[in-house]
Amino acid sequence: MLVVWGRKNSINVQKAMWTIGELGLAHERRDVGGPFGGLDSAEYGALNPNRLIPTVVDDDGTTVWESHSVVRYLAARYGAGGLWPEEPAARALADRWLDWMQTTLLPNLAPVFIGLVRTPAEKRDMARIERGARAMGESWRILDAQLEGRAFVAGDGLTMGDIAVGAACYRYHALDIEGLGVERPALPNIAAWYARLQEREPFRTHVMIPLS
Ligand SMILES: N[C@@H](CCC(=O)N[C@@H](CS)C(=O)NCC(=O)O)C(=O)O
Repeated sequence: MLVVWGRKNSINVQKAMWTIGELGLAHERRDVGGPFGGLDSAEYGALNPNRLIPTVVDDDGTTVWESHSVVRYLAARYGAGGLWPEEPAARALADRWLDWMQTTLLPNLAPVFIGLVRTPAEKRDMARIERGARAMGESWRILDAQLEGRAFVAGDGLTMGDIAVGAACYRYHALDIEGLGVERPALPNIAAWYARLQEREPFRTHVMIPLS
């Protein structure tokens, strides 16, 4: 059976789990990382020398780490024509949003999330958190424009391109941006898309859990 290593409150694990849920794959998730520890073990190091989560080990022993590589692998192997668009140009339209999340959105989402959720109030770098919240709002405008006239980021159906930005979108909504005195930009297309994601059981189950 496919095994996912990683605690369920990690956004990177959530991307893998949401993908697995969409594909309906039998799996087992093993709690490691954060308070569970286990990343320093020789067994885990042999699976993932980065000692980070997630790591996915498929039925045949194929071992994949880096959350977006995991999403791509699962989509390609089990979701061809669906999560994994087969035509190269169509696939590129989905694929780019995985990279965009990592390179454009995450550098601003991470300090806001870590700052507000995982850092005690007295130790927070509020200037950095506020800067991240403002910059993240501007980034969301780019995705909002992409979603004009589209149900999902690459067209009419959910693809791998929705997974990373969708998981980030939940966090953006769950974080207290207003409490920072930062205004959220109007994002009508993202609002409609986010409502569509919330209709999906795997998104609700694996992504929409309390931030911790
Ligand atoms: N670029 C990697 C980053 C992996 C990463 O930083 N994972 C975090 C959790 S989100 C981690 O392993 N933290 C250590 C821990 O949980 O103990 C990916 O996308 O998979």
